[in-house]
Amino acid sequence: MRTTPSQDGPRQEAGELALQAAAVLRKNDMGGWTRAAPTLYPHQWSWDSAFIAIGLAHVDIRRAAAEIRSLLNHQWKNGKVPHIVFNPAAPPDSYFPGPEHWASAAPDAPDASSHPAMTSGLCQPPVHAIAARRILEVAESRNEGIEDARRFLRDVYAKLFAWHRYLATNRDRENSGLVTIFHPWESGTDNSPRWFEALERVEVGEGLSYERLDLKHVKDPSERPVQDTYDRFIWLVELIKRTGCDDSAIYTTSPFLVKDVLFSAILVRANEALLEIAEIVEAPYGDRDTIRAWIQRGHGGLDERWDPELELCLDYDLRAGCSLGTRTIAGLSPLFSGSGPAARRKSLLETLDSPFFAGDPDLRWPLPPSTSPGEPRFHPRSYWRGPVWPVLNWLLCWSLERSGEAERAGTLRRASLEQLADGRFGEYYEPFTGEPLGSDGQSWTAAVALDWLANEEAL
Ligand code: 2M8
Repeated sequence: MRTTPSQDGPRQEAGELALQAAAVLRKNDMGGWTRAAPTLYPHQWSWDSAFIAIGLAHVDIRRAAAEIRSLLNHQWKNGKVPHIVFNPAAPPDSYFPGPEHWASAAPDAPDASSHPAMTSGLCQPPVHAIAARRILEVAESRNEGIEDARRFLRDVYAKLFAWHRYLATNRDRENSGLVTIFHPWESGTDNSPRWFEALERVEVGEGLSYERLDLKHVKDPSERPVQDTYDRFIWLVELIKRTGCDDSAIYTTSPFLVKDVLFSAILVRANEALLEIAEIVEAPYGDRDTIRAWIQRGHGGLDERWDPELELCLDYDLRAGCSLGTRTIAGLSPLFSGSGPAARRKSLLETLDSPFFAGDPDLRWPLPPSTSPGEPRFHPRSYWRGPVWPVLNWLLCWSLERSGEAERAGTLRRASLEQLADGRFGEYYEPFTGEPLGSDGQSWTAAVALDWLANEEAL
């Protein structure tokens, strides 16, 4: 990170904020990988790691690469990148469901015989190729570590390709271009009202007994999922474990099977990044054709999910055979993926700026809440039910830039940096008061701040 001249107030503050963000990543650095948060999340989370690598690139290219390499070391034989890699040194009751809970559930895991388990059996949105590509971009812009970044891309390309192939096949048996998730945790937007109706249809069976640990780490329990939702989360884990995490068996038996539009939109962008990587590493032409086909299919699938009444893109419940019509940030997925006709994207930008999202006049900053304040299940403090998530805004900014909306992206970035200016790097933010909620010192929040700050300096 470049230092800023002391006579220049705002730049000085930006330099200070970058130092604070880098300090958060240092504090959460466990030696080659980064825990998601100091106490609430003591392990390595999949999509958190990708964002973390983007931030780390501004500090140390090799360390950024190591973040992704260490996650990919735990990739499953079928290509799946697990949603959590457990930290063997984390205290036994620091996180539930932890490694003991997942033990013996994963014959496909690279370390299947390990007790306790090294990974969870779920996955999360595939930001990794985006992060890998960004590492080289940052190296080039800083003129530092370019050869390290290129070597890293050569080393991880095949793993990233296998990961995307897993999503395009095991998670899309319908060839729809849309990814099927087996658990709300796979969406990353776990507690979102997007999943409410589909979860309602999940009947919790007998004998569920467990102790929640998440509530010990937050001041206010209303910031976390309600008990009824949590029971369903744990019950679904139980059902997935009973199949041995076998995707075909889950497809046949699970009561929760949903086409997730935001996950799918991220995959479209990740495939674009993977295609760029394939060109850089001179991957076989056949691979590149395959990736192009995935991109096309992804756009097509998202187009199909357009709902002309709500004017949003909607998730689809495969079990119930219906759309899930809640107004959340996922509805803006075509803005994340760059899909659909220009007129539709224009109307989505208007929706983004409308009182349904970032244009609500009571918001502390003009940033989109995770769930629209107009939704009956909106909750400004409960995670994914309303608070603002800086990482989603990072993805949105980055995607808007790629779609030629640089000015719109700049506005979002500056408002986001104001949100993060107090240096607490909250997990999420109350949309009306701006209060940081969940965990302080959340790694991915610090990471996206670093990337945004570098972008501001470059202007
Ligand atoms: C939250 O999810 C975990 C389960 O994966 C939890 O609530 O215990 C989500 O915000 C998820 O998107 C994120 O990756 C994880 C760690 O930051 O926390």
